[in-house]
Amino acid sequence: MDMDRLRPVIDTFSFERCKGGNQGFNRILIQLFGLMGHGKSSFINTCIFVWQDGEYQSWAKTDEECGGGHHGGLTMNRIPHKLTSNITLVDNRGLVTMNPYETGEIFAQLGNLLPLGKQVEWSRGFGLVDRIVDSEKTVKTSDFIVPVLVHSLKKTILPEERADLKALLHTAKDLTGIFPIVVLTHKTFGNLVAVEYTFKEMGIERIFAFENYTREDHFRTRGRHEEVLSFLKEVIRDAQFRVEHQKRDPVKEMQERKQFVLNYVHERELKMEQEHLGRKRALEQAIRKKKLQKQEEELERERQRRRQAQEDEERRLSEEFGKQRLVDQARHEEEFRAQEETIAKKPKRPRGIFGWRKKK
Ligand SMILES: Nc1nc2c(ncn2[C@@H]2O[C@H](COP(=O)(O)OP(=O)(O)O)[C@@H](O)[C@H]2O)c(=O)[nH]1
Ligand SMILES: [Mg+2]
Repeated sequence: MDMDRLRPVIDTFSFERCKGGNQGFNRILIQLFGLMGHGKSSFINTCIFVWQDGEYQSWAKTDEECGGGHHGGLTMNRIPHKLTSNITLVDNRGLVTMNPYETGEIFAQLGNLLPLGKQVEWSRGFGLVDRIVDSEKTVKTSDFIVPVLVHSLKKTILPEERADLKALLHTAKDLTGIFPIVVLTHKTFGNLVAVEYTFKEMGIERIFAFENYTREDHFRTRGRHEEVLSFLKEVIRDAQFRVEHQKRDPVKEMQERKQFVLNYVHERELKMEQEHLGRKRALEQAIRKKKLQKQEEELERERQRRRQAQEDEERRLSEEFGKQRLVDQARHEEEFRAQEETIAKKPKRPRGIFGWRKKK
């Protein structure tokens, strides 16, 4: 479909026009999520630039504009950007890692359980639960959530990251009832086919690839404009399908999402506690093992020390014995020599007829 036909579809979209009525929904909330620096803010700017078709502006602040650099995007607030009267894009805080604290927060954002336009923090313990409860009065049940994962082709998905990413996508689906759409940014920088295949393997059906319009490069092209409008049309058609072919109850769905995230936090804390206990036990065991090893080494050293002392004593005795033997031998020889000399000095008797000389 070309631009001229896409625009009216997007512009005139309203849940009121769905077969069977709005079922309690009044706007689509396109919830962008993903790791920091992958182009969420830039994608919002791209959508607004294409939709308004005026001067390029940075409606959603990107990394550089936030003074960032190291990890990328510094979007701290869940900032809503109204595209049409019935479609809003939300720039959620990007994940730095996929640890359970950050993903817990992302699910609360995706579930629309935290207020829009407020500072986002990563809460440890049950802090997130308190914030969800505090937000109950401000969040709207009438928002139809469409989760959109933004992933940059510049960043390689490491094999060890795949399981976490898949789990994130599937939990987002369980939470919102919609399989997330994947938006690939930096389209011309990476291996599009391989990355598309990776996401398809994870169960993702709808993948769009874009070269975002940025402050540096916002030279309008029909291709880019049409891709963005096609994406928006797809989001609308999906929302329409879900509202027209399913009995919906937005208040109940919000309650279920809340329950889902509270369970997630509870299980996370339980798991963390178990892991903590496991680590503590392993540490104690390692300390005990080390102590035993040290004792064993100490005993071995003592055994060696005694063995050495015994050998030294035996050597000393043997040397002493040897010396004594030499002394005794020398003395004996001395005595023998003295006897010999004494005998030799005795005067000899004259010999008679019978061998003896007569005494005078
Ligand atoms: N060339 C190009 N740069 C992009 C694209 N998407 C984002 N960027 C740049 O990548 C950086 C991070 O993007 P940003 O939107 O702040 O990421 P976020 O943290 O996910 O919001 C910024 O410098 C953007 O200008 C893209 O598709 N192509
Ligand atoms: Mg950002």
